[in-house]
Amino acid sequence: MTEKSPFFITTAISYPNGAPHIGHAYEAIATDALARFQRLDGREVHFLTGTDVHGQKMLQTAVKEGMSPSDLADMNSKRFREMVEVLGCSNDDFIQTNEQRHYEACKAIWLKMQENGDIYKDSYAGWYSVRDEAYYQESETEVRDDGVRYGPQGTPVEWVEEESYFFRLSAYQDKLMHLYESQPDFIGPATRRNEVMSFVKGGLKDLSISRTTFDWGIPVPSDEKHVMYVWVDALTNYITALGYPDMEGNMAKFWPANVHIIGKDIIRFHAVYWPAFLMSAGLPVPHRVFAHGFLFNSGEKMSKSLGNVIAPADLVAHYGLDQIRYFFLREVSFGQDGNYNHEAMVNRINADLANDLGNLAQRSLSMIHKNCGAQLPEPKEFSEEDKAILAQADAMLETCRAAMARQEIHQALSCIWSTVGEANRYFASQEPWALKKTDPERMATVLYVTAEIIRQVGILAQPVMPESASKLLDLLVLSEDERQFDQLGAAGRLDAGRALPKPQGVFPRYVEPETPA
Ligand code: ME8
Repeated sequence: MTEKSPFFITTAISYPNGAPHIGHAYEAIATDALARFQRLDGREVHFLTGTDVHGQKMLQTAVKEGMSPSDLADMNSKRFREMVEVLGCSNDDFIQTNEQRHYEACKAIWLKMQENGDIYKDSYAGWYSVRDEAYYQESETEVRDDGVRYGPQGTPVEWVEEESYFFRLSAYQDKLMHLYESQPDFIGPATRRNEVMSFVKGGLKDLSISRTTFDWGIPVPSDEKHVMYVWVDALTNYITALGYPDMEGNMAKFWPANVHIIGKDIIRFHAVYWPAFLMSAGLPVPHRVFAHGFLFNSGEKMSKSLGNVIAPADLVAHYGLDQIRYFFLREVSFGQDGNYNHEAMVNRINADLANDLGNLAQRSLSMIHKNCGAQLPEPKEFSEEDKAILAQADAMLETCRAAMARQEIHQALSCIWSTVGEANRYFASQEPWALKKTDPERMATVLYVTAEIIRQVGILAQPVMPESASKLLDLLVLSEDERQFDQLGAAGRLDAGRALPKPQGVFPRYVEPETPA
């Protein structure tokens, strides 16, 4: 097999104008699972996340809080760094856009776009949403009953009129359409691709890319009265982190990115502006931009005013880290909006984890420990049932690979858990506890086959539940090398005679905390 190519994956960088919320956590968890999957599949992975500290939204919050924007950025970026740690993320870097390395990269990309004739000075007059940090055409806005004008994402817009540098986005319409057509996987899922294509088909206006009414941003080279529009700076983070403008090293190894994982509200920036900036600067465009949906608490959008913003760390403390990682990635189809509530979480934790996988492992491995001298038994000839369940387990890797390549994390989990379901039916129908007296050799074979299914499920569960999967694989005494995906299928079949420890429960049931009387 040929050497596997390096893999670069990113989250959006979050505005640290407040504490991280569950939407941020969701994106981090999903991206982490995708990154871990590729690592276990033998690729060299670079996983980037961080914070986006500039712009008017940050500045307004800082003023309201009576802080300097840089103090606000530092204070809240720290909370985002803590969040990714609490969530068990395996990011290789965390960028904060007021770092020196980022100033260099932004200046360099600006100069490249300028050299290419794509930047000119004029004045801007139009609508701006500070909440979205986005310019909108008047036709995209509407005045509602409250007399306020709103943009397409439902945030208020204000009239902005000032001297500004422009990016010749209008010159990129055909090139962008060509990109979407020649690289059909550039935008996922398909609904977002259609949305972006019809936006671009509708005609692109040149984009205002600098501001003069405040100075919290990256200065425009040789015109320091202007700071760069926050999205020029924010998008550039993806190459800053690879060492741009140095084109050697990580730029050479990891650019273009394999996939940018973002939320659906920021698809236009990533699938229209970003490739246009890159083309202008003479850089290759990413392979793919994938937009996930929004999370809603029992159907309601999260917002501070609704009081339903749950801190990710509180969810982890209450339900367990791997439990919430599994829940969000299994319950919500990645790419679509999703709901979460207590009942749904308890149901997944108890049904899928504690009962289906946890009990199967505990029951089968306890039987091996007790009845087979704490050693993995030697299987005899496989029956049709044994062969069928082994074949199903052996086929999981290919299905999961295909699903994860399209960011369909829920499909990968659904494939793994359908094998878990089948293994439970197999175990129940084979009744190894009854075979103990009647046919101990057959019992040994059934237990061997069940342990082998648990091995493969455990290996494939690692990206989503790193800690619990690791505990599960500890029960089978697998070495680090034996936990890699090249060991899946027949390649890493368990060897009989392996000494196994007394199994400990890996997936505790969720029990309602007692309410004080
Ligand atoms: O947009 N459910 O930052 P941000 C799911 N700085 N995802 C959600 C969500 C929710 N309820 N709310 C937000 C920004 N997100 C820019 C990005 S990238 C160069 C710059 C997602 O803090 C959102 O879609 O508003 C985005 O992908 C990420 O969280 C950060 O959002």
